Order: sequence, then structure tokens, then C-alpha cells
Amino acid sequence: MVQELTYPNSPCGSATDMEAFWMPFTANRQFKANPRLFVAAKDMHYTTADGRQVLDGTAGLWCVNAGHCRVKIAEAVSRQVNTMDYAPAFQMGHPGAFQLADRLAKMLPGDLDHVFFANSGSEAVESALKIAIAYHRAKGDGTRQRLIGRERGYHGVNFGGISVGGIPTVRKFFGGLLTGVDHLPHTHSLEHNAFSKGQPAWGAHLADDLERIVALHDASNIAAVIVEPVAGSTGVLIPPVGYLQRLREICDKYGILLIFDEVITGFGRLGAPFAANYFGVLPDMITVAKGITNGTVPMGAVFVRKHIYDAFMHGPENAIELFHGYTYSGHPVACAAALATLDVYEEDGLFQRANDLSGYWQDALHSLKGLPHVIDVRNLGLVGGIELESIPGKPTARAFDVFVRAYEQGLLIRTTGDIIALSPPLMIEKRHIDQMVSMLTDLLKATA
Ligand code: PXG
Ligand code: PLP
Repeated sequence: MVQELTYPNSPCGSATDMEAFWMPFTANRQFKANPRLFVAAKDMHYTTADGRQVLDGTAGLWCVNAGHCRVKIAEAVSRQVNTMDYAPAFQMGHPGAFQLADRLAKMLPGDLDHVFFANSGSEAVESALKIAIAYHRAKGDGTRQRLIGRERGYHGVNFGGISVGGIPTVRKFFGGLLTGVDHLPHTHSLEHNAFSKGQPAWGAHLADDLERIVALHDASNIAAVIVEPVAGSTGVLIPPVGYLQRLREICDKYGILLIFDEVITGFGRLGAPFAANYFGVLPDMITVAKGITNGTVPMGAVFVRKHIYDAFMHGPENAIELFHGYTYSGHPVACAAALATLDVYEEDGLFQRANDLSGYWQDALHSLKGLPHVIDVRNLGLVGGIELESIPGKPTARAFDVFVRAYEQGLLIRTTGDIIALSPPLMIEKRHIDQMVSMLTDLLKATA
């Protein structure tokens, strides 16, 4: 059915013009019948196709940590595009990739000192899982092949990522997935932890389930555990006090690699460079994307510790050590964007800023407690989650209604299930936080 668009300034003339684009993770028919289009962005705001300003409560999709259209990043990208558009990634190089890797290595905690580049979080995860298995093989531990993820984990959409991931809808349509995968239990419990401020007190013992999996398969068959330090996509699940430390201890005990998927928590979201810094837990690998370029150009990366890189550096010097890589690994334009992004983070002190604002953010969000249907509020750094009671028989409907009304009134939020997730650019000011919370208060008061 063709329906004319009602937005006067829409760049798309009619619904027919919108048909060809198969939108990702979107209800295509519902969207095309009543589209929501952004056409410009600056700092904390988007401009809609009909000329309205929308406060960005989500940093795009958790990626625009420094705020939109930062001049320094735009100029660096433009310079690079006009100097050298592309250089082959295999058996050739360009200075930007080396500079960026070196700079990242200096920022990273511990001996996380090598960087493998990809183009998205999904590719970073895929790369990390492959490196984990190949690492054990390179050391002569070729039976260590099993991968362990967690329920309610999100690790992107490639086959490895959905296999270790724990979101039923992201998995169930796609057949058998990878073999040799187990899942830890998730740590979310409203019964024990509702309305916790910061890290919840209950739940560190859930990491001990790893002992059960080790007993079942034997450590000699297990390659790696992958978790998000703070799970974002599945509704802002904050790790219980001591949980990540416990996972690290058990992995150490059995020689299992620990991978932190920091696609969301990386680059300041928690008020520290990485969640690894914030929690004081050193994983063997970290996957990142999103904030590495402030969302400007697609890029992902895997940070690996020295012992992992070193394990591959054997054999004849003319032999390729890792048979893995992307045409666009370390793309010059992405590297230029990332280098300028790191400058902006540093010059504006944005990680510190996120840390300084996190107390104000916490108090503001927790003022929503007591509003209709609000069954939990949770927060860490500049991340917030507000869980709503589902309408019986209509899961997701209540939060989606808030999302649409928020957009219409000038606020961008993200919803997953009946959970509202908030993750504003780190340049946010107190007045924006006040505005967000006051709009959310009105919206929630008006929920059916
Ligand atoms: N790992 C984690 C922890 C993520 O959050 C990915 C991997 C995949 O990254 P790419 O770049 O392939 O999308 C992600 C992505 C949401 C939302 O609304 C979250 C993501 C992507 C889109 C929406 O929570 N996370
Ligand atoms: N498919 C074909 C036919 C290719 O030639 C290539 C790369 O050369 C790929 C897929 C992989 O593309 P990328 O390296 O961008 O992931």
C-alpha cells in the first residue's frame, strides 16, 4: 500500500520512494507509514525533516560521545579524503593506522598494547572470537575451542556474535549457529536490585556459574568468555559489585581468555576511558567500535594483550601470522576520524566530564522513581535505564509509545523491550539533563 508522507519538508517525496531501503532492526512497514527522519545534527541536537530540534539522549546509537558534527573531526576526515582515499590493507600500510594503534595502546590499561582494526562492533567481536581460538592453537592448546557468552548479552549480528549473544530474537531465526557455545546466566534481578544507584549489591556469585561450565566441559576445551562489562542493548544491565573481578579470577584459574565487549562502554561512557579502567579489571581482549570515531566513520577494533600478539609472532618472518582481516581494516578515513576524535575527547576532558556529571545524572534519573509503571531505574557513568511494567499481552508497546511521543516532543531516547535506555553525548550540560528528566516525567505521567 502506498501512503503519501505528511512531512512537508521530507527529502523523500512519498512512501514509494522509501520502499527500497530495507531498514535494519526496524519495523519497516510501520516506519514507512509514518517516518521519523533526521536531516542535520549539531552538538546535543538533531534537526528533523520538518525542522524541529530534538535533544539527543542516546548519542545516536551510543556512538556520538563528543556530540555531533565536531569541526575538528569533520576537517580531519575531509583532509584525509582529499589526500588519500584508500590504501590497501594487506601487505601495505599508511601512517594513520600505525599512529592510531600506537595512541590507543598508550591509552589502554595494563599490557593491552596491540590493535586489530575492523569496521563495526560486530566485526570486532568476530575478530576477537577468532583470535581467541587461534591463540590457543598457536600455543599448542588446539582443543581450547569452546566459547562462553551470557544470557541477555549482545555482541552484534554476525554468526559468532549471535552464537555467544543471549538475546532470543537475535538468535532464533538463524538456524544452528556456532557449535561449542555455552552461556552464563545474566545478572539482572528486579527482586534483589531494583532502584540500585550505581552497581547493585546482589549477584557477584552468578559468576561462579563459570565453574559449573568448566566442570562440564573441562577447561582444556574452553577458549574464552565474552561479556559486556555493562550490557547496553538488552536494557542497561549494570554488573553487581565484585562480579567482573570474580569472572577474571575464574578465567585466570583455568587459563581461559576474558574478552570485554566495550562497544558501548569504551571511550568514556562510564567516566573512564574504558570499563576495564573503571572496574579495575584487566581483560585479555577488548572489542570497541562506535565512540572510537565519534560515530563519524564506521570503525571497530580489538585490543589485545601482549601475550596474545606474541603467541602469533613465531615461524618464518615471511609467513602471514593471522589469516584474518578486512578490506577496510584501518581505513585511512576512519583512522583520521579516530585520531581527531581522540584529540577532542582529550581537549574537552570528556571522560572526566562524564565522571563529574555522573552523580547529578544519577540523582536526576532516580527522581523518576514513583512515576506510573516505573519498576526500576538504574545508572552508571552517563548511562541510564528506566524499566517500565509491560502492558499485559503487549510487551514493548508501552516503552515504544513513550519513544514516539518523546520524539514528537523533541527528545530522542532508545527503547528495548519495555526499557528506556539513555546515553547522551558526554558534552551534555546540567540544563540538558534537567530538560530530559522533566520531559520524561511528563511523558511517563501521561502513559496509559
Ligand atoms: N557489541 C556490543 C556490546 C554492542 O553494543 C555491537 C557489539 C555491534 O556493533 P555494530 O557496530 O556491529 O552494530 C554492539 C552494538 C541499542 C543498540 O539500541 C546497540 C548497538 C547497536 C545498535 C543499537 O542498544 N550495539
Ligand atoms: N566477498 C567478496 C566476493 C570479496 O572479494 C571480498 C573481499 O575481497 C569480500 C566478500 C570481503 O569483503 P571485506 O574485506 O570488505 O569484508
